[in-house]
Amino acid sequence: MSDQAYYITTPIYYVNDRPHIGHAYTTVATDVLARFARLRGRPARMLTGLDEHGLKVERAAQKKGLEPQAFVDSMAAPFQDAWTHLRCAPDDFIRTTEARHREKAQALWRRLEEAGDVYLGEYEGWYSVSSEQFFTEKELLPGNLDPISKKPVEKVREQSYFFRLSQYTDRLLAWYDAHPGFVQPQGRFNEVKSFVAGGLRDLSISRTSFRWGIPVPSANDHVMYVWLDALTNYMSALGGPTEPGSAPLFDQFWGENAEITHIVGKDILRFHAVYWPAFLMSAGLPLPTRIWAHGWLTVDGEKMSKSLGNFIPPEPLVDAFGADVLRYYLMRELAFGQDGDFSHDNLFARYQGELANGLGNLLRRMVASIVANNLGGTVPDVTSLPNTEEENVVIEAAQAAAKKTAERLTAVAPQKALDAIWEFVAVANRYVDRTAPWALAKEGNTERLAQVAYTVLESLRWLSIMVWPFMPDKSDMMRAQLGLPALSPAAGADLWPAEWGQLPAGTQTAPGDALFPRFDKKQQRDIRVKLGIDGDKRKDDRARENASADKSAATPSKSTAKKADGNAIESGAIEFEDFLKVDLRVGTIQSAEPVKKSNKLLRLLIDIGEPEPRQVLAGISKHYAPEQLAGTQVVVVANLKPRTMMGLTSHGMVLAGSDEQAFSVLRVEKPIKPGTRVS
Ligand code: ME8
Repeated sequence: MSDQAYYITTPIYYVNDRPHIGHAYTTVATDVLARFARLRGRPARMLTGLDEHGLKVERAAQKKGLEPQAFVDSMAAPFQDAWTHLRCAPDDFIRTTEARHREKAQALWRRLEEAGDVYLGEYEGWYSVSSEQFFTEKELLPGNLDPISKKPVEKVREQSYFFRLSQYTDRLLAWYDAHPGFVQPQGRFNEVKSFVAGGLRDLSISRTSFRWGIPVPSANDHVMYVWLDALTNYMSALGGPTEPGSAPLFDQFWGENAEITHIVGKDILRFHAVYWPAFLMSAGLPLPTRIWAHGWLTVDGEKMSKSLGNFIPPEPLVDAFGADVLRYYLMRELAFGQDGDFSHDNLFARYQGELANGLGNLLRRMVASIVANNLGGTVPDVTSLPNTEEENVVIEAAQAAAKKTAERLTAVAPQKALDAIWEFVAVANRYVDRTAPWALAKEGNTERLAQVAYTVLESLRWLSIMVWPFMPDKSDMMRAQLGLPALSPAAGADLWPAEWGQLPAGTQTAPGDALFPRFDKKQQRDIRVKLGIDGDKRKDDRARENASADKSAATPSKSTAKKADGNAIESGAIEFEDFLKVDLRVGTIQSAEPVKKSNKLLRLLIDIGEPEPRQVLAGISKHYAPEQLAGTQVVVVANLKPRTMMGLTSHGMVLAGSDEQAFSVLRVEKPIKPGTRVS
């Protein structure tokens, strides 16, 4: 456990518009990382807030017919409420129109002046209001468009103060060399380095043609450039810049010994990785430890914008799914640092597959069923029972998951952390399938049943801790059902799971509501209607919805089969990386048998190069006799979330196709090593 102070920030968002899921993505990621640090017992502080000055905001106020201050005041609550609804728990919320900020932005200005880095000149060039940024003629897109926002730029000619950024080229490059992890991901760091190595021009840091900003201390007819004003928020919220000893928060969280992480979108990396460090060097202040630029979220493959009608605010999604589900989805869908797509279909599919069928099912079948019905609802005492190889697999998987999750969150890889947690969920579910506690109960094998129950309950305890940074409410719910108190992190106490067997025997469990209640088709449709994603606008939605609900099934559903008909092939090309997300493997079917009481399902054990064959359920018994399949090679979707049917869990899907005449499982033409990737 580290006692190093941990300070993590989001960008402060412009208040020209209401928050959407892009802002939510950044804020949730930051909150997850802050919660993880708190869980580890670190003194941690998270900051978010609002960027309320500048031309963009001033014009948005004018459009609404409001004075800028009245307008920004009206916009603060929607942001604060959005973060509260999303269970983000910042320690502070800064607004740049607050006096505490204004004073400190002016203090920073004075420091730059004292360092001799500010001079008066005249700026002539192009300004983009949408990015609040100057551009050279060369940088513009044809038609005088801002290369970032693609919006028109304006010609500006006015008196302006300049910051001697050109003097910092070498110092910045030296800093980058000495701090190889300063900007993440590495590819973006390389872009920053080559931008700086190309030589920097002095930066215009004041404006005289409008008034909505912080006055320059020595020249009240100038207002500070909105980015210089805005970047200072990271310090002003701590009471700095100031002399050591006068602001305890600043000393603690902006001292040389603090770990300072700015989480930003890739769109604003240059401001954070070039201008901000140069200002800090000039002011003689410590630099942040790292700047993490995450990727861009599109919606159904398109850029989010009001004109396209795909601007998604977080609240309706929170109302429909709950905060934790949206938090989980956002963190699971995008590899941090890479672009990714938001789609309602994927949200439904992940909800049903990974949450309801994965984690929710594990909790439900153990607490509400096995333990409640056979063990009087009490955690059994298994201290005298030696673990078998089956328990050892689970314990090792728990330890590996806790280790990997911690490492990945420390390395700011929330998606990979969730991968590690869900690998463990799959191991635990598989353990339940293999050990079949229902059968043990029937046989009256109470010792073995107790051992299986304890192993799963303890797994759930570990999971309740690992999911806490992502899903704090669901963690509380899980713990309440396990008979445990909610986690309450405190500096100095590392709560991360470390030792197996800490769930006390005799604890009274308390089965409750399903962690993730399954939605039937009608409920899904109702949610879609509520979210405004049904109807003429997206006619093919219903087909997709059916497909998504069935995605985790082991066979092509009727709807997916239909999709292959005629011209119903999905329009819209996917990226190669998207295709690579589907892990297709060659598998050798070792055995096939009908599933009892099912007239559709076959239970297949398939070798895909793993230590143990996979159990896959396929709805093909009408088309194939078991003996036609055993020994043959097929293609398996290996990274599909597990799905439970008829009390058995399917860990993959066998590719097959059908038309009106025939149903055909795809076979491998020549024998090939099981586990070989298909692409
Ligand atoms: O740039 N995908 O504010 P802003 C992912 N005020 N993240 C997104 C996103 C999307 N589609 N859309 C927005 C500003 N974001 C300045 C910042 S900081 C000193 C000043 C997130 O309201 C992402 O973090 O335009 C991006 O960097 C930020 O919102 C931009 O917010």
